[in-house]
Amino acid sequence: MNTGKVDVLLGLQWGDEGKGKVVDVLTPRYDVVARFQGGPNAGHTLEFEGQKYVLRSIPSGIFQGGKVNIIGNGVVLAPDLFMDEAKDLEKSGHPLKERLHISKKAHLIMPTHRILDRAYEAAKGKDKVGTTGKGIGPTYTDKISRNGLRVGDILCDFECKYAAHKERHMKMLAALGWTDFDGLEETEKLWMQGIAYIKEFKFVDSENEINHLLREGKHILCEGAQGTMLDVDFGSYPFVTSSNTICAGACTGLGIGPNKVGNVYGIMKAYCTRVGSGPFPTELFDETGKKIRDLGHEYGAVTGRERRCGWIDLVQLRYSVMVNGVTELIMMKSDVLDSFENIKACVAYELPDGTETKDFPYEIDNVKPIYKDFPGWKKDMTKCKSQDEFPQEFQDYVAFLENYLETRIGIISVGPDREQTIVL
Ligand code: 2SA
Ligand code: MG
Repeated sequence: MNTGKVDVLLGLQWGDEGKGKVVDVLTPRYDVVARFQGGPNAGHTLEFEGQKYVLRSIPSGIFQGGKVNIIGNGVVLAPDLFMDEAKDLEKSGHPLKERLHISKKAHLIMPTHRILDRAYEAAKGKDKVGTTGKGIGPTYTDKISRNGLRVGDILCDFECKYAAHKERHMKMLAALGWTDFDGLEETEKLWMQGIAYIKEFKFVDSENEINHLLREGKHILCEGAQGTMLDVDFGSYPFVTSSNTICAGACTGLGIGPNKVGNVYGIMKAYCTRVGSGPFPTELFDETGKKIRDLGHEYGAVTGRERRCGWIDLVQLRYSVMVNGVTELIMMKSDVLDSFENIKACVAYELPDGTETKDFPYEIDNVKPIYKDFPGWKKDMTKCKSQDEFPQEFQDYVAFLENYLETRIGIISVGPDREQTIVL
């Protein structure tokens, strides 16, 4: 942790690496936790004191008093879903109003954005992205095409602006031949209630706030959502989300200069998962894949969808380490592999022309993973309290990953609870 710099924590695979848990473990070290991209498509799961929480738009620092939590300009916010999430947290004894600040520059996800999301997916047919249906793509599209509606707009002449945006969306839907508007009126009512609710929070110019806090010597953690392979530029395009999930996204999504970035924590699972469509070189379609899904409880936190499972892909991870400038790795869910006889890690791809590469290529549809085998450790690690309790086979696996990725693994998680986290 460096004074005067922000640290960034992000996922290195296709999301669901366990960011929620790590942020929760790291937050005691920080004064401020800020979200910089994504929206209610995220599902950050935290478990402590026997309770499980899923956060979507709200930063994971919310569970600890005395922290400032910021929703940055790079985030897209659905007021109705935000209200549900916030009220649930308040009901469970976690007050938010004082602790959460929202950027005026964050864009609003309108009910018609969610319909547009469905309509675009339907139009793609079998090539659909498999989105979460939360309106993420259409909202970012409006932002980039300079048609967006922002949180700051709530403060002035809002109804009128809303109506104009809605009318434009309705024309777009008509052009797509879309006729399913079931529940729109009801959703709009809740959405407007969400707008009234959100006004009770402090709206800020988050770039000013965050830079002031930095100058005051406050320690700031930027919390990423989704994962590097879902980045709109560097991920498995077009099967990606619509924001920059990589470290640079923290600069544009909060208003921080690149020279203000300190540590970059990259989170990965000991294996790999993805939800939605798109290529996934190490995906397992057999019993082993199913076993990983069952033992790892690999189901979407937002949509409940089954996650596709496979072995860890070091070609992909090395690329992620590179584009993010990762300074320290964090490995999650190591315990899920406890009972496996053999463990594999993809160390190179065979390209369609028969050549081998360790550089992540433009197309990953037709690459064949080349694996290195590791003997399983076959020991329950969920009770391990320190590094020296790790079985030798696991220590060897970790050493191989660190060497291949040329980056230190600083934290290893051996279970969902806060307590099951070993700092090396
Ligand atoms: P979208 O909705 O436009 O962002 O979808 C585009 C692609 O991005 C993927 N995506 C995700 N992948 C993993 N986890 C995500 N969050 C939830 C979770 C997902 C869930 O934490 O489990 O509950 O299903 C997430 N959000 C977006 C998505 O699958 C598309 O491939
Ligand atoms: Mg998730």
